[in-house]
Amino acid sequence: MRRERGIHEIFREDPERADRELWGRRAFLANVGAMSAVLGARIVYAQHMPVGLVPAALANTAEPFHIEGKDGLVVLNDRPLSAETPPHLLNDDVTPSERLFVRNNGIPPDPAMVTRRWTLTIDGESVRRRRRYTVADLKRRFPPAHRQLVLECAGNGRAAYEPSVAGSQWTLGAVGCPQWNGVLLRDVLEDCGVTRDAVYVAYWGADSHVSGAESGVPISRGVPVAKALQRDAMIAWGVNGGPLHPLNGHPLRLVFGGWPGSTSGKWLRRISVRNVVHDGPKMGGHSYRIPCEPVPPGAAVAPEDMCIIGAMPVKSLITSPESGTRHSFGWPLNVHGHAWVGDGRVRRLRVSIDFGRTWRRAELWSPANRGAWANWDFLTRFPTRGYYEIWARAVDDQGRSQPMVVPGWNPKGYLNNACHRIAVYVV
Ligand SMILES: Nc1nc2c(c(=O)[nH]1)N[C@H]1C(S)=C(S)[C@@H](COP(=O)(O)O)O[C@H]1N2
Ligand SMILES: [Mo]
Repeated sequence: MRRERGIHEIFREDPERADRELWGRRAFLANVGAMSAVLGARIVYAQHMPVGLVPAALANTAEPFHIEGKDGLVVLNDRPLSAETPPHLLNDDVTPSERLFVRNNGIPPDPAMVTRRWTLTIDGESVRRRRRYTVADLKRRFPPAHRQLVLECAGNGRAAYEPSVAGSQWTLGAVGCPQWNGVLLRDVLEDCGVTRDAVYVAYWGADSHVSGAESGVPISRGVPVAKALQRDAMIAWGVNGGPLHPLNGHPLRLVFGGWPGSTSGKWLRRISVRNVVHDGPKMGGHSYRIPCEPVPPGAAVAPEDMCIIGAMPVKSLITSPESGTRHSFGWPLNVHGHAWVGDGRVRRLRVSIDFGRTWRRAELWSPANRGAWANWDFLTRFPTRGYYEIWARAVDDQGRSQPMVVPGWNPKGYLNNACHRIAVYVV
């Protein structure tokens, strides 16, 4: 799989190329708001700053871009902001908030908006009692829920599709599995009463369009009612016992374990229980939809032939060692990683060190709860010195396994669950 390098890396080696890349990424640094987030400080004379100028703080230092409260993420776009986590930084069994990827479709709400008066409204055609809660109300009125749930962008792995497709060029790191702290969505929905004609549970967030010209929200999606009533559907105000990071939806967000990240609405203001399949922005066209029937690579697909993505496919990561590691000959090497699947269970994780000729079973641990990833360990020895690749392949409880090569091409490059492979030099 192609590895997207951070723009700072490119800049250090080849400033001219970096310049082209910056423009190629649609004026990467044109948005001063998001750029301030990357710099970790407000740009005081922002109004005088030429569009496209690379801040000297980034150009003159070997330090990677820093996002306040995030550690080691690779920024792919800044307008809107997307940043992914390199696999070896996802080695923790429970993903720390600092290592959780960021995917924005627009501009997050002004922090001044995020006060104790923040409310969540539940409404829609299929709700019996329209209600409004503050975060304190939610904490007081409903049993607390703490669950580890996988959040993965449906576009994770998009960079590997040929022909290439537009959108953030995610490689492997648009995924994480922190513990979410909040309440079960179904407890709140029960409090309001869901009528029998309910079809979809939709979210509305407080973010705005990048352009500023368009009104309304950049994205408003959701899930079928049945998924919303599962125990892996949460309204969360925290991760791992701390607050949500401002870029991950503080003060309130939805989390649907194992479904496209785009269903997990951030900066949550309103939930609508709909009597139709929700029709908010990014529910139609090619957004978060794939051809209902497979198509040849590069095909044009009519919107009416596209189907909404549901549960995510089985997938795994090798998070230790880091790809390219040098390992001493004669010593066993412990390989560690995670495996997950949308709505089922991972049944098996197999590892190969001989390019897929033979596979051996890794030790696969039970996930913390439904919707969490399973951790796995594999102890391997190497017969001689030299270059090896370690490949990992997960199989789910329905016998579906990860493909070795990039799976079915689709117009927006979703659902690439090809096997992860790393390089190891035995020296
Ligand atoms: N309000 C709002 N919710 C949103 C988004 C957004 O842009 N605005 N992005 C969605 C997408 S596409 C993904 S993959 C996840 C990413 O969550 P994260 O940024 O916390 O990792 O949030 C989803 N929820
Ligand atoms: Mo996403």
